[in-house]
Amino acid sequence: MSAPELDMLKEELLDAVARAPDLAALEDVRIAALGKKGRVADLMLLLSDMPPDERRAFGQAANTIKDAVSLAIDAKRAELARALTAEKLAHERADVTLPVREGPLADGRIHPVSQVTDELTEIFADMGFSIAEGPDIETDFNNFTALNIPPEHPARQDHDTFYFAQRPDGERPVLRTHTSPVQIRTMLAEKPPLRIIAPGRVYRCDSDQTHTPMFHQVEGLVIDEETHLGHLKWVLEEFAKAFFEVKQVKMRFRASYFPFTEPSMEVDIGYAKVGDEIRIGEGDEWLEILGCGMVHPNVLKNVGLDPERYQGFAFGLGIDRLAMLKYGMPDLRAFFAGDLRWLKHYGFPPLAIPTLAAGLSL
Ligand code: 2NM
Repeated sequence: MSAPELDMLKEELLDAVARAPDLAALEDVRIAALGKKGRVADLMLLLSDMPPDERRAFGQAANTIKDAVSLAIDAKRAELARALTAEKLAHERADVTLPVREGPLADGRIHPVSQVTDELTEIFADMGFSIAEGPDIETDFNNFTALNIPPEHPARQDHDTFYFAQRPDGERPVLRTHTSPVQIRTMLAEKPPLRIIAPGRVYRCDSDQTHTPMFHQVEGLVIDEETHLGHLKWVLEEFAKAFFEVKQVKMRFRASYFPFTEPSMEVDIGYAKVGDEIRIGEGDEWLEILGCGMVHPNVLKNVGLDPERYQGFAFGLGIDRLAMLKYGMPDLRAFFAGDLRWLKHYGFPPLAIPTLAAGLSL
């Protein structure tokens, strides 16, 4: 191969490098020129048939072509990569003036039961109550016997209890039918004065339009040495005003019966119906919202407290019903159906945490 032919080969290869439109095409050119079976390798094969004096000059010429093409490929590769980046930058533009995309906090919702539980907790915490908790599966003693509901007492049937199978030691656990066993646990574990509320899930074998087998309760308990009905009425009145966010409430205490309190009362609040809306604190209709009473001396004795020295009051209310009332939700069963459309409609934004200072439901 003559010197002009070598020059032509060099020009041809450099030209192919220059015309490669993208990185993939450039790689094909590289393999065709510098690869194991490429054009430069072909030149090297010719070397073996040459006389030694030609061989040296030819070898040098072939190496010069190889170096020139190699340099040209590197330069071209850098140029194509720069062009690619420039094109990406031109198309993948970000408009920084667009509003920030909403994060998961904007999508999530707090269930009305959780929201109302937080509202109740805030109200009673402000009055100096602590939050007490206990297990959903309870002993017969904590759920019934200690509460002055002995075996064969008719209230055990009233409660529609979910019983577990009897254990070898004779104990027959239950799903708690109220949160009162939490008050029993607290009275057994701590010394008066006591001021607690116990919010949580409770279970009764009952299911229709207005009952679900699991629902939510808050019960409150105050035990001290000079506690009386006046304290109970004040606490409940302050609670009702704070919860319904009104300046005045009308309350009616009706005599009732619970095994664990004496006297026992049911409490109604006055309301007016204006169109579809319920206005608490106005009008002359009555709505039952809770049960309460002075803790029965037998209950105090059952937890080792001397009824001659200590008295107290207790109350219980249904969270789900209260939530329906305050936030106008007509169907209790929708609470536990897990329908995201319902939650989107009735749920609360996660950071709208209820505080008395900011307003509970703002
Ligand atoms: C209610 C109504 C009245 C109550 C009583 C007790 C305890 F443990 F102190 F005896 N806890 N809760 C009580 C009293 C609950 O719910 C309607």
